[in-house]
Amino acid sequence: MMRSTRIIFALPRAGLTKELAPALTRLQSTAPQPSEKPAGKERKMIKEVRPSKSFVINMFRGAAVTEQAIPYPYVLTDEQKETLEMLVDPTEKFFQESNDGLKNDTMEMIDETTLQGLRELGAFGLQVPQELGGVGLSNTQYARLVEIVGSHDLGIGVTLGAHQSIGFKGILIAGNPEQKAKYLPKVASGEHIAAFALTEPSSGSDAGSIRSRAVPSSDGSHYILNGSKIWISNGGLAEIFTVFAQTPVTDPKTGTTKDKVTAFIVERSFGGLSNGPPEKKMGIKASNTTEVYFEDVKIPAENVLGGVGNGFKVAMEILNNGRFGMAAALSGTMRYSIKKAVDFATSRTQFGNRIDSFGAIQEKLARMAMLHYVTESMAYMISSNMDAGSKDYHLEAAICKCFASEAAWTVTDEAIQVMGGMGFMKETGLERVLRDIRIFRIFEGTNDILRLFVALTGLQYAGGHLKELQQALKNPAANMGLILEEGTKRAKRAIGFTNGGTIEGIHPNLAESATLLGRGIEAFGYCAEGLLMKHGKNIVHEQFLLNRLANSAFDLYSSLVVLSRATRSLNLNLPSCTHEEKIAKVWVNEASDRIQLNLTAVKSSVSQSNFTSLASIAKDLCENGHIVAVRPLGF
Ligand code: MYA
Repeated sequence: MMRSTRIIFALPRAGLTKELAPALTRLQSTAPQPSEKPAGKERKMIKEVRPSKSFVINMFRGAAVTEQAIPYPYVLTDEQKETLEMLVDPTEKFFQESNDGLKNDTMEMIDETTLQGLRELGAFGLQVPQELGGVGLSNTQYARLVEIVGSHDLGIGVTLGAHQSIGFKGILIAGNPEQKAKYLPKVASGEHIAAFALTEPSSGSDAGSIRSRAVPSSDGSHYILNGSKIWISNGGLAEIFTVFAQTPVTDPKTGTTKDKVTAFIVERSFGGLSNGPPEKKMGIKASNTTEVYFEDVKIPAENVLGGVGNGFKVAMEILNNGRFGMAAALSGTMRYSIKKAVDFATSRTQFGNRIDSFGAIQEKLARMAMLHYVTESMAYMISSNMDAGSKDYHLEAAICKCFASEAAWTVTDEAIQVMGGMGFMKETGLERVLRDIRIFRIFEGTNDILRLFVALTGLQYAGGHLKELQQALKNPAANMGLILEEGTKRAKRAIGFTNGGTIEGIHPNLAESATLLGRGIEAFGYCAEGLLMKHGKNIVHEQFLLNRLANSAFDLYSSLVVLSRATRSLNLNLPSCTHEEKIAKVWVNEASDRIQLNLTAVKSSVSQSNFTSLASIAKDLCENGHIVAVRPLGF
């Protein structure tokens, strides 16, 4: 479990507006229970608030910062577009003609011919610079190719993703020039396969609690690594591993030594590294997943990646950096599932009519199209933001990973439902996809953990702004702008008047939706502030509330993304613009209803009482070890 007490909201006391003062006192006075003291490092509370361009993080203080989202970003140069167009056809052709996803799934492996075909396509080094032997693609170009992989074979997708999206991504983003020159050419060509080794038997979501340990030699020339990892994708195939281990780190100021996570580049050839047999899994069977063991592995000191003690951050950055790829792959998967459902619905006749004429089927197809549209729009918005050099995309990337994995599940499940008995048959090709997709809600950060990550990071930012306001009030003359802005906001709220906060830059056809979104952001900001005031730092324990806050954040971000994309299509008069306009309107209307429900639940005493009961029902089960209710028959 996440050691949530690391995130503490400790704001200093001081007089503020009438509204804020009691809240700040509460924030200050709510001391953590002794038993809740974190075992390890404590996340520093309110950091100086670095201005962020992230739409999502700013929403938590009720602000609509749309710079990264409107206009919908398009970052490909003509040359990049041309290169991409040249790559799309052969990739599609390879998957249609040379790869057999069903065979890979049945064999539970990818055969050497297929691997060689992928090497020849350049598929192992899509984002490695050309001078180091890769294809040198941008994130956006990568996303488009990964879509193709996702629409054909997620087993291969995970093999390629574990290799380049996380396996050697650390070398790409945190490696020094020597490490890049040494390792990237061979991983880019696919001669060496890479893997990312973080998870351990006792450390899943709580990534900071890993126990593998690397101890430096007395002369500092190398480290000796011992420990083990589980569920490592490519664990049995890889030659190069990015491994995370505890290392002793001495604080130069205090002289005390503490264990901190460090990332290492580990070669199988160092010796002492071995792996278990391939795991038997529910899906993505073609990908290789094993345990990996380290027994006195001697790692040269120059193979520390990103600096001693910085491994946790390196791991998070790698994961943040790769998450859009999952959304891109899964939008490809959704395209595949939707095509199957549409083909069936338009050719199947029942009760004398084609089944696509029935409302029940129409609603399913329309909802599938909407989920796909949102996912695809998010994936390309984030890849474009990253390509434009953004550093503020982490929450957006977490949302898109969760959204995509849940959307792909619903879409494929509904495609099977549209097809009825035919959808259930293996030969139709959806049962493998459903099995393959299930893991996407679990790996690369479970959706549950990522929801908490989004909510808590956003609240921490909002808390930081409250503190800034408090500081500003100590010297009002020098901070008049900030004080007036906040004062006006609060005064309007006090008399129940808001400006409706519409979002600028949205096409006039979507003006009502933009207003709904603006109001939603405002309500969300108030709700976040209310939670901080009510719960202070103890908000970290309120997961029922945090989940609802995160779900509202998902709805707000998805609304922004579709409004922006549909606006672009309308402005360019693209052939699909009217279709997209319909999707955007329905999406925002329904998202707005869900936001209201979720934000109301956060504040309502009835919901609070339900949450208490739900927690108690779960406790009953766990104490009883099973179902508690006596069977209707009594035995
Ligand atoms: S690999 C295994 C994946 N495992 C995980 O994702 C682990 C999930 N856990 C976590 O992410 C963290 O432990 C959490 C933090 C979030 C729970 N970005 O005290 P803290 C900073 C930047 O809150 P914790 C797999 O599945 C934070 O601000 N920074 O930490 C492969 C703080 O900084 P400071 C972050 O309570 C599957 C510090 O860290 C982030 O321990 C194969 C400590 O924070 C962040 N995200 O919990 C996939 N989080 O100290 C194949 C925290 O400065 C790919 N921080 O305040 C398939 C792809 C398919 C497509 C490709 C086809 C080609």
